[in-house]
Amino acid sequence: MLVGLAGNNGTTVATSILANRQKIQWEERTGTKTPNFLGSVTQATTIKVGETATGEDVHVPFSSVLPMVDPRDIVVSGWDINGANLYDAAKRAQVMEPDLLRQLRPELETMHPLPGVYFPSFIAANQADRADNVLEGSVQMQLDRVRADIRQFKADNELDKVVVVWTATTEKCVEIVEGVNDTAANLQASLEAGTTGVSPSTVYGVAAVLEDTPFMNGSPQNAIVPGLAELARERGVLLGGDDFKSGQTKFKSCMAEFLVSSGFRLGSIASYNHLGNNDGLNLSSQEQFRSKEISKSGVIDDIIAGNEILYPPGHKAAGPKSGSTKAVDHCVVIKYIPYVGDSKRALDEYSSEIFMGGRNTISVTNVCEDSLLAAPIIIDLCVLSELFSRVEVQVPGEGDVPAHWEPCCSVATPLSFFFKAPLNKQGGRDGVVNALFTQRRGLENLVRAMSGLPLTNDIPAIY
Ligand code: NAI
Ligand code: DG6
Repeated sequence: MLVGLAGNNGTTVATSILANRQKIQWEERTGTKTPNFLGSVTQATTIKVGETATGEDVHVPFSSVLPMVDPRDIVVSGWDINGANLYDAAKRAQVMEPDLLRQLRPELETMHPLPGVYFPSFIAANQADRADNVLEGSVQMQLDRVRADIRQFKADNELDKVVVVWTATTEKCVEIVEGVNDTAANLQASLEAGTTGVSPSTVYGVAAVLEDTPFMNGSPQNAIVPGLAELARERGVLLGGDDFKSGQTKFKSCMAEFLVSSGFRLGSIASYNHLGNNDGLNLSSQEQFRSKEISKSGVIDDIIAGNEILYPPGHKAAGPKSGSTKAVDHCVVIKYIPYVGDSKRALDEYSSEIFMGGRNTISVTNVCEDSLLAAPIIIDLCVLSELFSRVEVQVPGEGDVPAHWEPCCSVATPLSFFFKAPLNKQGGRDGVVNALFTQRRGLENLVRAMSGLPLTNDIPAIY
């Protein structure tokens, strides 16, 4: 169930799953296209499982190593504060090709988002016109309604598992306030009292957890407040977040890893992008931009922290008197340019210090449909959160407590690959791994360990 079903990501996920399930082909100027899952780790990547007798590598699909859901079997529903049916919403998004939408039209027209939780002050004022499908009543009543929606959807479709993914409009971040959202009990009391400091994204998160349903936060705001993390821990429910890592940030973490692991002192990243979809419109408002600025800025922290030769404690990018406040001068800019629609432009400049005082500057431009990068990530998060919510870990006994089985992780650190600002085990943002290939290896090794395969070993052949 997607929160933000009628948005660009929501409609892209819904239409792509239908197209893949029904094997629908469509015409474009360049020829006939067939549906696929490119950009999905579970559906389009492989794992090396060994070697043949003659030393050739053997790779198998990632999805074949453990029993995982086939995305073609996923039933999509969800909420949106905008009531457009999914055909009109997908046309508005201008992401999927008209010939594909024409073929899916009869089905998409029957799909209507459920009314959403709308507290206007959390998203940009420019979103108000969209809000024509909203829940009424107290916060507690809205929470109960979202919980009932989850139960109803599960029963109507005879589903084994529901996963809730927030892919709705970016909200402003909330303050963590003692007595309001700091503990599970306080958070639930605040919801009952209708306290204003709780965001809609947290309401959906609480509803999901109370229905024992994994909740993934695809936007940058701190939906997973400490009270929600505690509630999920108590109930053994999986959480994941924050903010899908789709294009520019994925590349940035690879580039930073490349430079620092080569021994170059990365000194600045000037990171600019513009886009013209509704996400861009919302982010043109300062408070919502600030949420995104924070999640986009932290992605090199662990790479820098791991090399005290290049970055000794207290190191500032351009020296102590320069005005640099950080080890790397890192600036993130987002501009709204309606003309380019969902086709996001990202321009980055990376400047580093190399051998004997030299400078190395690399500029990168990326143009891509934003939602076509995000949708396969959402599909992976559904597949993998369903998988991890079935995994238990045996905890050794200690003192009076006997050995017992526990859910494998209540905050899904193995899913860090998919998030710009991954959460640690407690639901905070400290001490996390951002480096993309380290995250990928971590996920793969966990899957290998669970299936009894040896962990990856890249030691070169030396004899
Ligand atoms: P969008 O603006 O097209 O869709 C968001 C949808 O959420 C809208 O239809 C809106 O009506 C709905 N909505 C807003 N508040 C809601 C609420 N409280 N309950 C239910 N529905 C609500 O945006 P898009 O492009 O689909 O992106 C969605 C989110 O994903 C944004 O927060 C964006 O920052 C985030 N994201 C997108 C990435 C991408 O590559 N497309 C990557 C990383 C994050
Ligand atoms: C502009 O930055 C809009 C954002 O929603 C991004 O497009 C989105 O977060 C994807 O960002 P990235 O850095 O992973 O490509």
